[in-house]
Amino acid sequence: MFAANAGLRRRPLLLILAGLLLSSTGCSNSPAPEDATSAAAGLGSPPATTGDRPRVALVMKSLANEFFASMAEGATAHAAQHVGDYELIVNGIQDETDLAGQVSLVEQMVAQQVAAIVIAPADSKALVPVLRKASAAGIVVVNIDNRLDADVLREQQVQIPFVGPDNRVGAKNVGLQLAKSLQAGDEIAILEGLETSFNGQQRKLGFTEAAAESGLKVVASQSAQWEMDVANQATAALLTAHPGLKGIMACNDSMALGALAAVRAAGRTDVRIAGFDNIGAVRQAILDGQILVTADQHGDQLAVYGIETALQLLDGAVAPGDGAAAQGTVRDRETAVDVITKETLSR
Ligand code: ALL
Repeated sequence: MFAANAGLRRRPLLLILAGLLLSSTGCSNSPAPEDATSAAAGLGSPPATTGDRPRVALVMKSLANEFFASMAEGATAHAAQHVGDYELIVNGIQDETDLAGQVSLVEQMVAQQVAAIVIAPADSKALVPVLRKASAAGIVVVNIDNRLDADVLREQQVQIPFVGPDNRVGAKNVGLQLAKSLQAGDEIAILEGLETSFNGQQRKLGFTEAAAESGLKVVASQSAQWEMDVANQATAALLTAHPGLKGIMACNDSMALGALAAVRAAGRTDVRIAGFDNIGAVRQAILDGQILVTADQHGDQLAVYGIETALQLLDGAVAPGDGAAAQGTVRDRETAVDVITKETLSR
């Protein structure tokens, strides 16, 4: 099915989610799933439009992460409601570090001659060259979730609008909330995302600022690659190395869950944990008093906003802008990020 990646251990996953997801929307007059989305594999090289509908490819990161499953769900529901306007193709990779897999997915979408690619890049620099190729092929490209590196975009002379939240502010607010349950001087550790992702770097900065403002001591800050099992092992080691540890700020919820499992296995009840994403399992852990706080970055709407931007660009009335955009260009779009605690969940 994926000739280009046949030799890879981790193969990209191309989903036909529509049937599953549409049935969960409970919308009785939803169109047949295949009207709303389609998988690209095996289609040969169809035109950028189906009839007069443009084909929009959503390229996500790890579909093993509930954050992206809910992003796919939101996009699929939107496509079902706008079935006359565009056709959605849903793609993702199997784990957070499969950069080659994501590059290959973009190449497949270029070969399929889709009209637009809406992408949450797994790496802020490594995806730029292939997206430049897509753009040069006349495909509209919109960057969501994790911002592409501004310098690399400038060097490669490509303009790609960004749709997503301010991760630094979001993380700082989460960190300040965690700090309220700790004392000045308490030791905390930060679990970072992939070091090459801009949003991971921004969250780390936000957490660091919150710790500094609250007088917390950051005794360790290390990458757990966005992954639950890596975070689990890292936390177990941190608890041994720093027996006085009182808090863990994790740059996403998968890592917060991995940290929670390690904290429980160590029999520690005095370590407060913060995450970022507001996935279902973490909402439950917050309600149960096991995780203290997370950030809701409205993952289910992020792709929808990106798709809306792509459709605007396809309309031709506007051109891609660079944030300081002139009239008639698409500006970057900052989306909401909210602090989620037991109190906000109980409202
Ligand atoms: C970020 C997303 C989510 C996700 C993480 C790992 O780009 O915003 O926080 O959990 O990647 O895929």
